[in-house]
Amino acid sequence: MAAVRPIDFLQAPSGPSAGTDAEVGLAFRALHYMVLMREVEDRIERKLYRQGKIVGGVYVGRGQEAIAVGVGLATEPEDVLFPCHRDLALYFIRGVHPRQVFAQYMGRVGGLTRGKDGNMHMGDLKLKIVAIISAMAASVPVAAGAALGIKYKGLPHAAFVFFGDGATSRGDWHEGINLAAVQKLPLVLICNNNQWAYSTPLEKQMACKNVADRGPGYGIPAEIVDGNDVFAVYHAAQRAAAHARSGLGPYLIECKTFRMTGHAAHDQALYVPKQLFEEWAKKDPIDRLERHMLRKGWASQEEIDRLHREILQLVDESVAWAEQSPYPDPSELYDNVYETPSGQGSEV
Ligand SMILES: Cc1ncc(C[n+]2csc(CCOP(=O)(O)OP(=O)(O)O)c2C)c(N)n1
Ligand SMILES: [Mg+2]
Repeated sequence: MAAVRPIDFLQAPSGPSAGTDAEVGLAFRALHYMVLMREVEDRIERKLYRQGKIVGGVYVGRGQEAIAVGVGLATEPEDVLFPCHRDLALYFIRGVHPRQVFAQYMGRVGGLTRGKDGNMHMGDLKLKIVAIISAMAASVPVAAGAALGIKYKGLPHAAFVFFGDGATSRGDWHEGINLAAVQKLPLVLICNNNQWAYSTPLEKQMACKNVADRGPGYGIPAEIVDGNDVFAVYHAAQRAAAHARSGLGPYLIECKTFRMTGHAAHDQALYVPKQLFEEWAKKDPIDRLERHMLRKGWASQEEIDRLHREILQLVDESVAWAEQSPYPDPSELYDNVYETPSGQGSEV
């Protein structure tokens, strides 16, 4: 299956106001993946779910796209990713096609779990994406294990694990980080601090001001970035990756953002003060990037409009493909559920 690559969007404009080719190329790639994530999730949450076509729950990362995209673009293909439920763009960056995502949500064989999950608990070990672990924070010790494997083999890679602010108050989070810190494992920890854990606001689930304040307690560096600024996230992720890969141990990045939706599609978030949505709408990461690109002369409005049009077309085609994908045959029920007893564990 062909991977989605934003080749068409990599044409850097020339002229006195243009940035370096690398900067402009990064901006276009980032915009492509952020818009793709937004449009795919909008289609799932606002249309397919309401049409009754989705078989499981729907959790989206609206307003948080700069985090998965900024970090994803700073990773290398051999780095192992442990996404959480608001990081869809990581899959696209690794080459998963949007049609696989729609098929996944509709429980069809074209999805990454071949119709065994109607939700986002998907991964692909060939792409070094470990499926989302539903119990929040439980992925941190598992990612520490992957980082231990990388270190043990002497490989120059890192494991990247993503989680929300609420997850940082669970025991697994602390134990996993402590182990990684003591062992100096190549682990990059990314917190999507969207300031809510379902209906619990940040100040009711932790007494320190920042998630990053927790890093020094484990002897690891931690930094806070504007999670709605894709460049800030990208550069922080590069710093973290360089630190982890050079044997210095884990690195924590807290990305401050806001959940511009309910916890899930069934939740209207009536407990979130309306004015917070209004304030954060002004900091929308996609609008911000587009304004930046226009101001710098890196893109014209026409090019940006074209990018949106092409992505919407891709979304339409992908939904149509997924709807043609069959439901799994009942005979597949037990396939790929347990490891075949060959003694050959899956390599991550
Ligand atoms: C251990 C555990 N408790 C509860 C849940 C149900 N649940 C799923 S996501 C979520 C909120 C998590 O909040 P946060 O970590 O801040 O992530 P966010 O949803 O805000 O991105 C909850 C309570 C779960 N999956 N795992
Ligand atoms: Mg949260």
